[in-house]
Amino acid sequence: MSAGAKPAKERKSAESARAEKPLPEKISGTDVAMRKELLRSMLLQRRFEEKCAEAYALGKIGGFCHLYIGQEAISTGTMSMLRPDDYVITAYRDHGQALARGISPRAIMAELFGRADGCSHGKGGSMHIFDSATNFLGGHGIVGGHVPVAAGVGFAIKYKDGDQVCVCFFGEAAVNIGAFHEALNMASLWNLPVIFIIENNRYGMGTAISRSTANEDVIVRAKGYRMIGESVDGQDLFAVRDCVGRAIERGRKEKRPTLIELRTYRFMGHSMSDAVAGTYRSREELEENMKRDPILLLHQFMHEHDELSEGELSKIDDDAKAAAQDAWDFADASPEPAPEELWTDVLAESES
Ligand SMILES: Cc1ncc(C[n+]2csc(CCOP(=O)(O)OP(=O)(O)O)c2C)c(N)n1
Repeated sequence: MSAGAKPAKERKSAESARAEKPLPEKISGTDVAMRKELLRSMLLQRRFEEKCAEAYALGKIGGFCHLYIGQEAISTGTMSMLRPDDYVITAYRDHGQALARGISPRAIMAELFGRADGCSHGKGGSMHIFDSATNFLGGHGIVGGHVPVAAGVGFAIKYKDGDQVCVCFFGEAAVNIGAFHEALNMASLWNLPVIFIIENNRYGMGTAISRSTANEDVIVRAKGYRMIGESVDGQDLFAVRDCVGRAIERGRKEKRPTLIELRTYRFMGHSMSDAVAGTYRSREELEENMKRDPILLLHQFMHEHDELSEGELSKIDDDAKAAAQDAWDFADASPEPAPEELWTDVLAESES
């Protein structure tokens, strides 16, 4: 990523630059230090997943592996608005969300490598990242299958008189699944504090939304269930934070669910076994969308406001690369799960 630094004599002091270019209102409760943290979070996901692609090519990761590259403003923006006691549940494109929620890169990479130190003890793999310490309830492989589970979590929160929310991520293809409709109906009927987030990256595997969905304007699904629906640019971290922030308020205070559509784009293939471009989407389309890389957009914003020096950017990036390499080394050294572990974590342990 090029930061496009100006020559030193053209550089203005941070104060005068800010005076000439006042920050827009939509900075969404973030100060400079927090914006650096948000950039750090997105860069960690990017560098971590680049390592995943490398490990997959070397056969260190087996099974399916769906990368999140291009969608990081959604994970980082959403998680940065949540409290630690809120709940998150998601589909199979889950590595970035798990990192943004605070699960350690080591535990996630070890899970991807199928090793005993993985967060699901090496028995879940890429699609089933789970961590009870951060209320991260997976990682689910059946399209739309986890959406009713989110409604159940919302019910449990309300039943216990809590003020948490449950965020449920899924792709736009899931809005055509029956379970999605059943869950939204009940969440609205019973006023459950669930935030349903459609990550609309325009493709379900190799099928464009125009070929699968009669009404491409997916947010209208909210109306069918008397639910508030909001659709925003998922590449704009601040827009994500603002939108999710409003839904959290609604969930905590009014116990009302929200349906959010975040318009995004994935820069890699559907999974590691899929071509990046040239089959169901053109190289030109991909390149056009990569101009709106969420990391680049936040970096440009910070650069224009003199909030981040070249040195700081390199340091953040180097740290992210080092964390990804450390996760790889840790995973590689971790043992395979023992054969007897086949029988553990299958059924809940009885307390008696
Ligand atoms: C019920 C069900 N049908 C089909 C599949 C096969 N499948 C895996 S991913 C996928 C596409 C889903 O696309 P989307 O929900 O938009 O999420 P994205 O991959 O774009 O993140 C399909 C059809 C599945 N896993 N589950």
